[in-house]
Amino acid sequence: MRMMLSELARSRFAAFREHIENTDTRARWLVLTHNNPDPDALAAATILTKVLRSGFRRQATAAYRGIIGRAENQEMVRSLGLQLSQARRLKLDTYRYVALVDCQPATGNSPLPDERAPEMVIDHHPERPSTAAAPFGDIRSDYAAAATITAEYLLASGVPATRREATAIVYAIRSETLDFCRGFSAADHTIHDHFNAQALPRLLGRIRNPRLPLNYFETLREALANLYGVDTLILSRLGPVAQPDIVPEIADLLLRLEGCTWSMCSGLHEDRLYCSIRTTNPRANASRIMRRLVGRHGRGGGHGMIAGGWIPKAKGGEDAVRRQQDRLAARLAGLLRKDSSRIAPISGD
Ligand SMILES: [Mn+2]
Repeated sequence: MRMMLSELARSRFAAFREHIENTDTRARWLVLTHNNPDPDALAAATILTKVLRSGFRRQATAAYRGIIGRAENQEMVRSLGLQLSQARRLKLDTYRYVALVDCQPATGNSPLPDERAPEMVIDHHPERPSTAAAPFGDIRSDYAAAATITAEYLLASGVPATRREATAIVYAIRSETLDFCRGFSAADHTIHDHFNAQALPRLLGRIRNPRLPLNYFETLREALANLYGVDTLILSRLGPVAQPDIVPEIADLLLRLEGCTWSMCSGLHEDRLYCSIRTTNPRANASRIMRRLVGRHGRGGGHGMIAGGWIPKAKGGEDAVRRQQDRLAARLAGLLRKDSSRIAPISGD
């Protein structure tokens, strides 16, 4: 079973093991993943916690902040019995060590206050300057999923996965790569195929096809009623949304429109305007564009073809927010060298 691990995977695990072995055996670990976690975040936090507990006999708790919003993600937690705590209800001081997984410190989706330094950062987004300060970091930006990195640790540590854990890894990789439609590495493919042999197809089916709340359809209708665009860029805007992760879901959907190469969706949740962009161009740097889009008042990040972020909600009523969304759309058009004055509603006729 160890044969399938690359040299890189083995040497990174050796460094991980050495680091863990030099930590206090009695101290508690908090494994934190990004706000409003997606399947990759949920799987990666679950598997890293398992490695710490079963591979190293450490006390470890997996946690997230925000909400598990998408019906698919709620079904994933329910069907696979994933044990994650709401970090808001935990006392951070009672954990000696924090491991951040699928995100990096001082970024837009990190649950960790800026003043608290993590012991460990394991992620697949491009490395951010804030990560260099962590005593241990394992950043592999060519991997499609952070779950792949943690699954490699699990294999290397010799701890067997349960069938439900294998299912979580498989679902995370499929969802992060849109069923291998979006960029992935050989490692993602190898880990997927290895754990797929143990995964439970009936539960995968249940996770992918959950019952949906009425507000999902209402949000979809709103997104489709507010389509606009210029050239090969398609845009939509949403008012207040029940959960922020509907915003990237709509951006994914919009990008499937024939002829489009870029999509953006924005939506309001509490005091933030969330924004997601997507592109079909594998050489693009969506993450950098997102950071320029949100500017210094917001936070953003991502990968080459997908990115997300937020800016503080504009003061004023609904109209102020709509104008803020229009400015965001115009700025994105500008960054993509498209004529923002030609942004117009899109319809089927
Ligand atoms: Mn991820």
